[in-house]
Amino acid sequence: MTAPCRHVGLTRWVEEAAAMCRPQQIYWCDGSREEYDRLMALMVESGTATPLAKRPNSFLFRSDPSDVARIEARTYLSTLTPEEAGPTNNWIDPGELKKTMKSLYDGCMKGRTMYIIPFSMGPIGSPLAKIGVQISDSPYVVCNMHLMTRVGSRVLEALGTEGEFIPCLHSIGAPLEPGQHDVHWPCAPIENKYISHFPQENLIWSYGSGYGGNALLGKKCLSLRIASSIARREGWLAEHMLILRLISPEGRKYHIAGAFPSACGKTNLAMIQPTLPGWKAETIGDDICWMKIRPDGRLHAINPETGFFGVAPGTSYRSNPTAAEMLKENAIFTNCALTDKGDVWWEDTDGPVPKHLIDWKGWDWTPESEEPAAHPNARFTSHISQCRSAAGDWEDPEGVPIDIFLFGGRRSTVIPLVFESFSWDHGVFLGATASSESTAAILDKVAPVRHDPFAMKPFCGYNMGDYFLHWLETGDRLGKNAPRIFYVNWFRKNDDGRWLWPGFGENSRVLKWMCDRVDGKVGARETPIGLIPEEEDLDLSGLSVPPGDMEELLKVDTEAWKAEYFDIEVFFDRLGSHLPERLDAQRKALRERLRHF
Ligand code: GTP
Ligand code: SPV
Ligand code: MN
Repeated sequence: MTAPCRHVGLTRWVEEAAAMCRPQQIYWCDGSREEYDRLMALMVESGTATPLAKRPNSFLFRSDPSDVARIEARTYLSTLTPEEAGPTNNWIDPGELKKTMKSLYDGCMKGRTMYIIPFSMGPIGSPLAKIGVQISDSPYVVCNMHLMTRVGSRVLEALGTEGEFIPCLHSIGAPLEPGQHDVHWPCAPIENKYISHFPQENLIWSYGSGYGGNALLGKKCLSLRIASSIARREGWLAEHMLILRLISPEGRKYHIAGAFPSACGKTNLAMIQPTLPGWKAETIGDDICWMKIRPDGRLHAINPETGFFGVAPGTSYRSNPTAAEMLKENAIFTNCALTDKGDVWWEDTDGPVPKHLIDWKGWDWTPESEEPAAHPNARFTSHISQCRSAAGDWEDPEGVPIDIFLFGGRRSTVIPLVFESFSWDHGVFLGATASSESTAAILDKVAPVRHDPFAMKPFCGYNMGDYFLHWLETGDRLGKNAPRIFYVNWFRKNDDGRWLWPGFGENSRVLKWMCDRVDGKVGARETPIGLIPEEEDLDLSGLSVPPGDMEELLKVDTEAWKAEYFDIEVFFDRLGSHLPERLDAQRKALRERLRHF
């Protein structure tokens, strides 16, 4: 197929990639509905996709058991020097990494189609948007990109003959020899998987995986790792955050951006249905947030994506009715279980547990089975137009002005339900010292609790210490317009493993306290770690929390915090001379406050 584009640089890059990967054919994606339907039909025919009788235009995919999540140990930030990548990233010299990967790419698309996917992160043509072109040999990737980004001919038009684009080369790494039988989810063995970023060239090379953030390169690779390094140079922020608009009964709008690590509640909070009477919420984004200081002096946020790639297990009409409703049609499901009636199923969803299922590996499953029926990182893909809580203006290229930042993680002990920072610097310290228990969103075995600063540990495209400095300096530029910063933890448990806080829609009670703080309407108690609400400052009307639970949720255990403090010290030490002095001052101030408490 001849290239429908007259962009010399793009045409040349595609020709070079084709010469290296040697696909059977090249196909330029136009982004049309017809194209989506055709590729889905092709995958149904080959047995890769299962159409769902119970959900119109929806399909189930089962990945290879070795390819179920992001793989941080195989994700590389290939800056010119290791120092630029910093101690929280994996580094390989760019020359060496390219040499290794070129030998893997050599002939890697034999027997397959090379899809050229022009896409835009952010509204096409908007000054905030970035154009990428992904080359991929996975039709599953093409269909997911259709839902998650703006794909196709309109993007090529915006690119013109010499527009700037970010090249994203992707192969599943499974060439097909003539006559060779294909498997349902081809991919390369773990030791050959590479998710590589070359920030100095704005270049992404991914090999060997077809799953999620490893393969949908507009998401974590472009919109976070590469974008954060561009954002630092250009003076803006690219963050792993949800964007939510909360509307009070009086009609006052508050815009909240929240960074929680993978599988720690962004999608759920972005789609919150407040339980407090009169409060409403609108979704703007659930995973990625690009922010710039606008002429009004405030920080404005856009969601560069167009869809959700969300965690399926735990999603139900009780926990997230908006998502449950959204997934009734036009969705892609990956690694969920299949019911006998042709529906998808996962743990902690609605209704009784079925007597029989086909599990995510394709085997028979009954309630007696020891393994979960859906993979814990099973996901749905859905376009934002399917989401009833999507804000009418979610695509506004001006973005929304942020009032409140949330940081947090999943911690069953120690960290209170909510606290506010004393200042911007202290807020940056809270973001920088955020930690979380590990989840199924990454394949790697990591420590039970790890530091995940700003929920960006896996996604920061440069030295983490310099990233902290960028946040401090952004606060200096914002001055009195800087958003207020809070830390939350929805995941506290008691000794029996029961959730102490009901979470989900009830989180609106905590958000309301924050809005009242912004408006100066409510007090807070000063503690060594920050400003905590008194129980009576939280609107708990109509909620029955067992006696003692609220006290536990709002308690600061000084002894436990001293242990937290030592972990922070060890983590900060790793950043060496890149740790900004102002954060070290925050560390010392915390130590003093804990000592005198
Ligand atoms: P990524 O897509 O990996 O970035 O994850 P995310 O941050 O969007 O997390 P998501 O909202 O998908 O939630 C992950 C898991 O946490 C799901 O199983 C949810 O049911 C659960 N969860 C979300 N919010 C809450 C909450 O308030 N309380 C409790 N107990 N669980 C929650
Ligand atoms: C995450 O892990 O934070 C995700 C899923 O949002 S993935 O797109 O696979 O990175
Ligand atoms: Mn995420």
